[in-house]
Amino acid sequence: MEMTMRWYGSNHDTVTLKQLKQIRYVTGVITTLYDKKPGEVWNRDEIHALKKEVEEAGLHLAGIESVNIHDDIKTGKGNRDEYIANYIETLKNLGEEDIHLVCYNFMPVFDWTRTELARVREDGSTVLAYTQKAVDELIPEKMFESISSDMNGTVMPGWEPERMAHVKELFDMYKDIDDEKLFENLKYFLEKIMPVCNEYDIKMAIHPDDPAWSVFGLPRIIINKENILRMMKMVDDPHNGVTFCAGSYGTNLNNDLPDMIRSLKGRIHFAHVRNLKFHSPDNFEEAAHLSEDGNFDMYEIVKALYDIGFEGPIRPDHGRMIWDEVAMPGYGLYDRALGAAYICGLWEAIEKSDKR
Ligand code: DNO
Repeated sequence: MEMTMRWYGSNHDTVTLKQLKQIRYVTGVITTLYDKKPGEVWNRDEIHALKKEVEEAGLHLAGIESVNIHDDIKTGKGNRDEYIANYIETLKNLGEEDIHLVCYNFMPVFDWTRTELARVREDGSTVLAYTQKAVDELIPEKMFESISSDMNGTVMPGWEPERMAHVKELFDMYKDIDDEKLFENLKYFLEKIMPVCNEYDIKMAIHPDDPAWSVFGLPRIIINKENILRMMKMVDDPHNGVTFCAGSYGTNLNNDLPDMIRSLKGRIHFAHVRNLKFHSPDNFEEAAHLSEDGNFDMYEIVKALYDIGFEGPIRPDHGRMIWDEVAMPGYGLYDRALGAAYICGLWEAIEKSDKR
């Protein structure tokens, strides 16, 4: 595995590449052209400049999170073929810049959803949290309003104000889309892009839906073992792979995370590792990475990745906000750095006991 950190680019992130480089455990960066709208082509020179910036800081550009998918592709409407052609062009340009991993999601309207961005824990740290009750009491149009004041002046992925301004229209687009239709549209998209992924060896890594169930009545399909294996078989090409996000699949306590990892051998191209603390099955908060602080056995998760011979980039996922840091919720420097150190420690111990 390669330990990485997500970085939103110098115009958007509160964390610098220099700081990331000083986390001794981290060698790679997962980044994006954050200002690109879904459907836009990423030009080669823009990609080149981004890569150069990362490399000049002494880090490796390990992959892109995310190249977002236009809603016309997800709904199979309007200009989907044009947007797919643009996506192919972007993949080609990434491949030519020697970038071989692309994380994306196929969630309708919202990316990941949390109902609180700064729940205060006993020790005064703050964390992202979710309660189904809060979602049930809110109309979707109000979702952005209700959390935007806690974003610490940052723009959170999937929660861009200009996107949220059209949330009602977005919902209308999905009126007649159910799970089956969404699967069909995903298949159509993947079949079109696989040739370019094969040509440039680009590993596509779908991110699960978070939380792993339907919110606001929208269809959500990347939620459990059955569905993810269905997707792998539906387009049975190793370039059609997954981002194994422990914190997202783990929102559903019925998902057996180590078992899911083992069943996806060869298809996990990227891993997000974090822990959740549940107060009830639909009321949880994001914990420290340490097993003891949440409900997941992090040793078993990392061990499963080790056992399947996982070689891709891994990153600590959302961190708590600690030591008075002000940053994008979930994406501060300090607690993610602690997470990286912890995961590296687990990995080293597992590897050494295996080789002994
Ligand atoms: C949240 C992230 C997601 C993820 C996208 C992938 O912190 O894990 O926003 O990047 O769903 O496209």
